[in-house]
Amino acid sequence: MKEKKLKIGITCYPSVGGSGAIATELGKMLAERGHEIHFISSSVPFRLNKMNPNIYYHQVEVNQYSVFQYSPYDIALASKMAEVINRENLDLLHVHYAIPHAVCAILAKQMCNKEIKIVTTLHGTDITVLGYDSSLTEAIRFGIEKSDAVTAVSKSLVAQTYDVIKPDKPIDVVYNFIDERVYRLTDSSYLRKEFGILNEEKVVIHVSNFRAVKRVQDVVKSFAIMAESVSAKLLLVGDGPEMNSICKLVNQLGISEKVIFLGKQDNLEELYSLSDLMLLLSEKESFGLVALEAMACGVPCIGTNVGGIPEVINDGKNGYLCSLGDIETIAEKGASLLLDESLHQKFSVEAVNTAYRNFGSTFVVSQYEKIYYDLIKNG
Ligand code: GMT
Repeated sequence: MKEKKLKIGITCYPSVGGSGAIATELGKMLAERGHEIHFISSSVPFRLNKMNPNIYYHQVEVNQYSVFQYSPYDIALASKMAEVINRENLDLLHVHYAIPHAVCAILAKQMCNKEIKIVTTLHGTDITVLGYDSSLTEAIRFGIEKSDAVTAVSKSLVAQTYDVIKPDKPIDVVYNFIDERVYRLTDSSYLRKEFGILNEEKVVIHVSNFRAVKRVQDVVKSFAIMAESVSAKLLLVGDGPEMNSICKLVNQLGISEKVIFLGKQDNLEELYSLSDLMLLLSEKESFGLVALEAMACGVPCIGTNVGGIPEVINDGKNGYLCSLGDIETIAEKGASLLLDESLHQKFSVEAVNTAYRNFGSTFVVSQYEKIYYDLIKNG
């Protein structure tokens, strides 16, 4: 029997970030499968760039009344969720990030008194950073336990959630995924000239929100060592609180000629397609979506052996895993990979295989669909 198409509300942080990217890609793919998708967020999610008649967007407006010391975003979100549940007759809400989204969804359910199902996906920092803040632990546990289903983006994140939050609730692993139509090797060689990258130069890339947890200084330091033996340029993509100190470090190390700061960028597949190596050297990373997207474009990655990164990078097969802060080893492995054409080609092919085989969109989106239908069937 054909399953009925669902009406699904999706809430995420809409600005640049892996959780917002995955929530939006998921919504787009579900819409292509015929489901009706209602994004409920404070602004249009940044990857919602394609028109689809099954996708709707509902903006959360936060009242700035002067009596409020803090604007009541959470209440406004719950209220908007309740309004959309009632008006659009939603079957379920899928919220990304426990705080405050799961808690808001539970509140919205109570406000509209409907048997709507709530699915919460944990992405990482909601547990690995906020989970350690005792002012939020109870709220995170409440959001998890009162959701109808909870997923996390890696086995490591599931383990950490039980360790830190200790919820009495099963948590399923549903890995992040790639849109194979976008993340593939494309011809972006024209960019080399525009960026002033010489033909013989290798390209190393790092993409992040430049928060301290990303350890961008380790990226720059290991690149500087690598660049002593390999002719290469470093593309730094993204922006954030560490940017100033990173610019200073690049100058101090005397490598400003070799480093290209690109700021926030769309169409990352074009930048990956001209890259030879990605560095993701974070101290916390529940998954590492940027590594996966780069791998899908044929870029081997060196990552730190932390969080969910080892679930994406297979050491010695499609990239390397190194200890946090071990810039000497990172530089040595990076340089040897960049200098060995045939090893690089082998890693590159394996990176694409891993991305497509283990993190393909069809499989992952079907996993989410199954969770939705199981909940709805079980009333
Ligand atoms: O990494 C960030 O700072 C952004 C953060 C987010 O909430 O968007 O990313 C988290 O979710 C991504 C999507 O699931 C994961 O790929 C990232 O590994 C995870 N970040 C951390 O765990 C630090």
